[in-house]
Amino acid sequence: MKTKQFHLPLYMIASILFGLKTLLVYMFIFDMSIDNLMQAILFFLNPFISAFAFFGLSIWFKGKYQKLFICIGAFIGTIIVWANTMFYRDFTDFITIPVMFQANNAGDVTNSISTLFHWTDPLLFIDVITLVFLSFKQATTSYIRRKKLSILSLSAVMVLANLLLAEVARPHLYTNVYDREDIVKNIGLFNYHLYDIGLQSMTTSQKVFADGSKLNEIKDYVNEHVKSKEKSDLFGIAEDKNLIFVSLESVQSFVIGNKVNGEEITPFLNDLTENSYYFENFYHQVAQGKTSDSEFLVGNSLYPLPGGAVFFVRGQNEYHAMPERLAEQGYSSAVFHANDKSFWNRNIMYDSMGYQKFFDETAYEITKENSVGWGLKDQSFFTQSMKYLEDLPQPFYSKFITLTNHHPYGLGEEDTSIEAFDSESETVNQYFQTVRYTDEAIQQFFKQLKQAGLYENSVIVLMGDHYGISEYEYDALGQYFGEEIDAYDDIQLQRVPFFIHIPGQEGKVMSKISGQIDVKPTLLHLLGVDTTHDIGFGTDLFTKQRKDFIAFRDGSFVSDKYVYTEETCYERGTGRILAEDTNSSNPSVCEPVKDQVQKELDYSDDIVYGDLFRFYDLNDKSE
Ligand code: GP9
Ligand code: MN
Repeated sequence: MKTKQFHLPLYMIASILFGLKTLLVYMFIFDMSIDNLMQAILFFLNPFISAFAFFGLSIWFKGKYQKLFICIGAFIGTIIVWANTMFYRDFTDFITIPVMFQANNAGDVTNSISTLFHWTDPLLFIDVITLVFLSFKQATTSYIRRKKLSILSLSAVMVLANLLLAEVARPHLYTNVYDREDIVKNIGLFNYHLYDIGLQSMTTSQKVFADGSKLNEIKDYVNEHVKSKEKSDLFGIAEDKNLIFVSLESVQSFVIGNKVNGEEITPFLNDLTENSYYFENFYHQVAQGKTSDSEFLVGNSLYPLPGGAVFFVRGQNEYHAMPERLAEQGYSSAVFHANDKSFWNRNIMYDSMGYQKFFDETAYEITKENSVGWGLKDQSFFTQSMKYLEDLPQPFYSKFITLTNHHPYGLGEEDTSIEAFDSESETVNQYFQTVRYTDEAIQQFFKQLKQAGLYENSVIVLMGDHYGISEYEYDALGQYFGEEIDAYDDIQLQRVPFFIHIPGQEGKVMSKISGQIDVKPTLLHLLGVDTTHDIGFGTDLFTKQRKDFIAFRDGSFVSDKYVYTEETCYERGTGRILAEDTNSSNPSVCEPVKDQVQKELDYSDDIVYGDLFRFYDLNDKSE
C-alpha cells in the first residue's frame, strides 16, 4: 500500500502526455510563427495548462469514474486535435463552429480527406491507449480527492495567467482578431475553441438586436471612400449582352504565362490575355468558405465572414446580389455546377441571391468514365451544359463553376497533356496537369459557344476562385520557383486570374491592384446598370479614381504602395520590410490603411451579421 504514494496520479500523467502531444502537433503540423519571448513561453506552456485544467477536474469524481473521465476526455480531446490537423492540411486554418455545421459537405470531401490523412495520425492516440492501460493497472486515485479545491484554484490561476499574458504577448488579442493562429498559439487550441463558441453566440445575438440605423453611417462611408465619382468610358458598353461567368476552380495567377518542364501550362488562357481585359494583379479574398466565399464576394461586393462560410452562416439574409440586380433589367439567371446542390448550402443561398435556376449534379449524366476526383470532368460538364444554356431566355447571366482542378488534383492518363512537376509533393506535381486540363476545357467551351451562336453576343468572364496550393505545400512550390516562399510572396500568390473578354474588343492588360470585391460594380457597369444606391465595398475597375487597397479577411492587405501581412509592413514591388509593428507603439506607414481595412471589414460584418439589407429598399431612391 505504501508504494501507492509514489504513483504519479493519473490526471497528472494525462496532463503531461496530452500536453506533450498537443505541443508536438503545434510544432510539426501547425505552421505557427513565434513573435516574441512571451509568446514562445505561452506556446510551450499552454498545452499543459489546458490539459491540467481539464484532467484536474477528474478528481471531483469518485474512484473508477475519475479514470473514465480521464480516458473519455483524452479520447474526445484527441479527436478534436486530429480533426484540426486534417483541416489545417487543407485550409491552413483551425476549425470554427460554423465550419462544423457544414457537415453536408462531408460526403464530398471524403476524397480529399483520404489524402489529408497522414500515416502518422494514429500516433495521436498513443496517450489515450496508455491512459486506458494505466487505468486498468493503477490502483484507485481517489485519495487525491482531498486536494480538489487546491487543484481547482491552481488550474484557475494558471488559465487566468495564460489568458492575461497572452494579451501581453499579442496586444488586443481578444478585441482585434484577424488571425485564428494568434489565438491558438497564445491561449491554446482548446481555449481557442471555447473562445470561438463565445464569438459565435455573440454574432447570433447581433442579428436579433440589429436595426437599420447603422446603414446610414455605412452608406456615407461607401459614398465617400469606395465609390468612384465618375463613370468609366466602358459604362454600358455591353448593354443587353449575355454575361457568362466562369469560376475557375483553384487556378492561381502564377500559372499564366509560365511553363513547367519547358511547356506552357495554360496556352489558351495565355492567348486570351492578348484580346481580353486581363487583370494581372487581381487577388482572391476568400476565407473559410473557399469557392462559396468567392461567389459571395462576386455576387454582393461584401466581404466573407471571419469564421465559417457566409453561405451557411447567413444563407437566408436579404441580399441585393448580381442576379437580382440583373433581373430588374430583364436578365434571366442560372448557375451550372455538377455537384450536390446542398454543398456550401448553395441551394438555399442561391435563392437568397436571386438565381432563378441551378443546374446541379442531377442535371448531368455522370458516369465512371466522365468523372474524376470530385465528380463530373469539366469538359463533359461544359458539353452537357450547352443544351441548357441555349434554352435560357436572353439576355442571361450564367455562372459556371468548374471542379476538375480541385485538391488533390488527380487526373486519369487519358486527360493528361503535360508531364507532372517533380517535387516532394504529389499535390503540387499534379496541380500543373489539372490546371492544363481546365485550360483545355475553357478552350473547348469557347468553341462550343461559337458553334451555338452565343459567343458574339456575350461577355465572357473568367476568374480563379482562390488559391490551389496551400501554405502547407510551400516547400514543394518553392522548388518550382527555385526560391523559398516567404510571407510577402505568400500574399503575391493570392493572385488569381481575372479576364473580361468582350468579343470584338481588343482588351488590355490591367496592372493596378484589384480583387473579387470589385467584380460586381465592374460587371454591372459594363452592362449599363446604375449602382448609385448599391452598398458594397468594391469599385468599378475601369474607373480612374479608385480605392487603393485590397483587403484580406485576416486584416492584411495590398495597397498601391504597401503590402501588409503577419504584422509586417512591406514595400510593394520590392518586398523590403518597412516596419515590423508587433506592438501598436511602433506605428508604420501601413497603419492608416490597416485601420481603414479593419473599418471596412467591420462594416461588412455589420451588414451580414445584422442582416441589415432587411432595412434597405434599393429602389426607394429617397434612401
Ligand atoms: C464544390 C466546389 C469546391 O462544389 O465548389 O469547393 P471548394 O472546396 O473549392 O470550396
Ligand atoms: Mn474552390
